Formats: sequence, structure tokens, C-alpha cells
Amino acid sequence: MVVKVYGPVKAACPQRVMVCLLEKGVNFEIVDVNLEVGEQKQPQFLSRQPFGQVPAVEDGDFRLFESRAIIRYYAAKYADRGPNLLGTTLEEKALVDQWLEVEAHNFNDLVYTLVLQLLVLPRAWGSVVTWPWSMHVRRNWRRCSMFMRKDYQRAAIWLEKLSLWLI
Ligand SMILES: N[C@@H](CCC(=O)N[C@@H](CS)C(=O)NCC(=O)O)C(=O)O
Repeated sequence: MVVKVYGPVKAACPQRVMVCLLEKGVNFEIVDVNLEVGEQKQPQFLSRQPFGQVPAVEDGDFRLFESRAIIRYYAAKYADRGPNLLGTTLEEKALVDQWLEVEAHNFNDLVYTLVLQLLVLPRAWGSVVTWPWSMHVRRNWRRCSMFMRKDYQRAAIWLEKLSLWLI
């Protein structure tokens, strides 16, 4: 059964799902959703994802949305295939959960804002980074870097410089 992944290949949230499927060796096909013309807000797509966002997947009769719910589902469904993405012991599983929470509530917020402000909006509207958002980036980065492990420090320093530059 080929899994259908709804969303543009270039969008980060569908990519999260695609990386998981690739890691697990699951066959999938991409069903493009054109965000630029607002296809994700049309009734046909809203029946898959009521908030009008990508990704969504269809796996036989089963439908699912929310990228992190999707990757947890496939990591569990194919636990015996490819790399172990969920941990084995209770402590490993707790650490996986911890870092998934950090990614969702700290890291993603920071990176999403950076990408939106530096890449997406300038390309769409030719606009520069707005002041309230640069403050937001800086504040979030400080919060996020507290949780960073040592091996993330080089990235942390680079992003800290970038967030300072934005202000
Ligand atoms: N929590 C959702 C967020 C999905 C999301 O933000 N998707 C973006 C693309 S990365 C999107 O659909 N943007 C278009 C829109 O919000 O209209 C998930 O992880 O699936």
C-alpha cells in the first residue's frame, strides 16, 4: 500500500513526514497541494485537514493529519523496520518525548519564524523583517538555547548571531 502524503515537497511540515517515511523505508507518493493559491483552504482539502494546513496522509482507509502525530504513528507502526526512532527503555522513550516537545514548542517556533521572515515573506512581498518578529525570534532563541545539548552549541552560536543581526 502506497501512503499518500498531501502537501508540497518544498514545505517543511510535509518534509518532516517524508523524512520519517524515508527512514522507515515506507513507499509513499506526494499529492501536491498548492499553498500559493490557497488550495489548503478549499472544502475538499478541509475534509482531510480541518485547519487548512499541510501535511495530511492517507494510508488505505486511514487518514491522519498533524505532522508530529503522523511521524509518531509511522515510527510505531514500523518499529521493527529501519532505525529505532522511539527508544527502547522507558528512559530512552522519555528522552525522545522530551526532545519532540522541545522541537514542537521551542525550536520549531524559532526556526519557523526565521524562515518565514528571512525567506518566505521577502520572496512573496519583498518585505524586510518586522521589528516585533525580530524580538520574538531573539526571545525564543534564548529560551531554546537553554535546552540545547553541547553538540548543538555551534548551531546555537550561529543562530544567536543571526537573531542579533535581525534586531
Ligand atoms: N501543526 C501542523 C502545522 C502545519 C503547518 O504549519 N503547515 C504549513 C506548511 S509547513 C502550512 O500548511 N501553511 C499554509 C497555511 O497555514 O495556510 C503540523 O505539524 O502538521
